[in-house]
Amino acid sequence: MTTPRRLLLVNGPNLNLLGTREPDIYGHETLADVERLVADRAAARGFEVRAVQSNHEGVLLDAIHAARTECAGIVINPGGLTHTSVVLRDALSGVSLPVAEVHISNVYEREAFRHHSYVADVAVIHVVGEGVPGYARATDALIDVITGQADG
Ligand code: CA2
Repeated sequence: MTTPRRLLLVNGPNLNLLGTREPDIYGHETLADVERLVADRAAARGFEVRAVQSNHEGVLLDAIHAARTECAGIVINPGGLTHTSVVLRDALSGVSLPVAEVHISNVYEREAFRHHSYVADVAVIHVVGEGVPGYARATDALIDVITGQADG
């Protein structure tokens, strides 16, 4: 089977609020800006993007499961589920696709409960605290892994 030239972009709970509140932490860009940025960066490398954002964990799990056969990798900002969700971690681990974990803010400089990620050790790429542009860097790095262009 050939690898699909498609990525899944997942944004977790509350990320639909991007650009509407807390600009000091998350900036002024909206979720639509994030999805466009990732789609454009992926398109420049010949990949399309399926984007999902949900405030419901099961919706995210279903999208991740569908990606198993339909996508080549996953870019994910799990939002607060990063710090709480074993089931999200199990879903990512279960589909055996390369995963890029993105956080807009620097979680390591925030409250202690944000310092642990259940997703971190199932992800091959980690981009933390680079704002929305971090999604573009994560997308490029993930495509490097998929196409065998990663360092090391
Ligand atoms: O820095 C990130 O990207 C986070 O994943 C964002 C999560 C937070 O729980 C993580 O610790 C770090 C929160 C997403 C909520 O996003 C909002 C955006 C604008 C206004 C309110 C919430």
